[in-house]
Amino acid sequence: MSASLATPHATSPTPPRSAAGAAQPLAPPAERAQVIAGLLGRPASISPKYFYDERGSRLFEAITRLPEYYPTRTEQAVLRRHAQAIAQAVGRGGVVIEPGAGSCDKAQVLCRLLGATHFVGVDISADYLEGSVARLRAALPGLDARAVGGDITTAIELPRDVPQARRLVFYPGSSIGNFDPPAALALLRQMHALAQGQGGGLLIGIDLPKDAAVLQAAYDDAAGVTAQFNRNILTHVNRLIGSDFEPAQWRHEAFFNTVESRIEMHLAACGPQQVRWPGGTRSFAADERIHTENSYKYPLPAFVDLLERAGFTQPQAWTDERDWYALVHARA
Ligand code: AVI
Repeated sequence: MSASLATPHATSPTPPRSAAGAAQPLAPPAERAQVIAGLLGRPASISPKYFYDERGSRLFEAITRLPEYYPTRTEQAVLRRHAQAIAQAVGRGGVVIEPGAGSCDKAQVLCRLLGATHFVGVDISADYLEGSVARLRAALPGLDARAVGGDITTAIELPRDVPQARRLVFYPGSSIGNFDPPAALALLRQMHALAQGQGGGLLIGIDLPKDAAVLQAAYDDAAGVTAQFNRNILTHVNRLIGSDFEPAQWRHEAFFNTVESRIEMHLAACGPQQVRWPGGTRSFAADERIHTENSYKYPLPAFVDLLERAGFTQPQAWTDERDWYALVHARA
């Protein structure tokens, strides 16, 4: 996911140094205040968007290749398995719009499958996206491919010459699960607005509920990559607000909350900690947690309900043979 959950690609420049040699906080005052408010909360929390500094984005890429982390490869399998049915439901040609497009790897597969005429990648990190879109153009020379900097959680404006008809919003990766249901609904409404026009729709990846042990392993892998990813958020926060978290003093915890149908990730203090930042401090008792992420696993009917509340119609879903993951298409 960057400043938008959907875009794990924001880079984080080296923080400037003060005369005394201490790192200056990088975040603008309003953002800094928000991060601090989260740290002072009871329980403390850090938004998962802060996972994705440069190192966090690389760690996330590594997570997608882990044997335990099934979503990425299962989504690819669903797309391969149902390619023709998906192409038929969506219709060939048209405009593919991908919020949080990042590397555009998935877009390339879909644009090729659909014979899309246009592609618009939207990402908070426009520089990173420009490079990805250039590679996409080279791979699919007939495709009119554009990069637009922006955050899908707020309204975005597409270039005026992007056709209004046949717009397909493509939101793979089950990133919708990182928003709590009201925020997910608001985001789906934004996507619905983006897909307005004749023949518009949405193709979205959803991680379905499954055996808790499978989920647990996917978010607490044996090699400890997810633990590094989780702890890295503290290093990023240190740069953003000038705090002095010691990541090694925090334990990665992940578990499935069956009531909320979500994986929760937390960092638990290995012992009593006092964290300081310019103008403030927070004490943590041993084992006290910072909540860093939720990853909702929607039963298909619950997700269809959300889609319909956002204004989408005629939902159609395709899954893998274990029913672990779904790609869902709906009309705007
Ligand atoms: C980006 N997002 C869909 C991932 C997920 O599965 O919720 C983020 C992640 N967190 C831990 N592992 C992967």
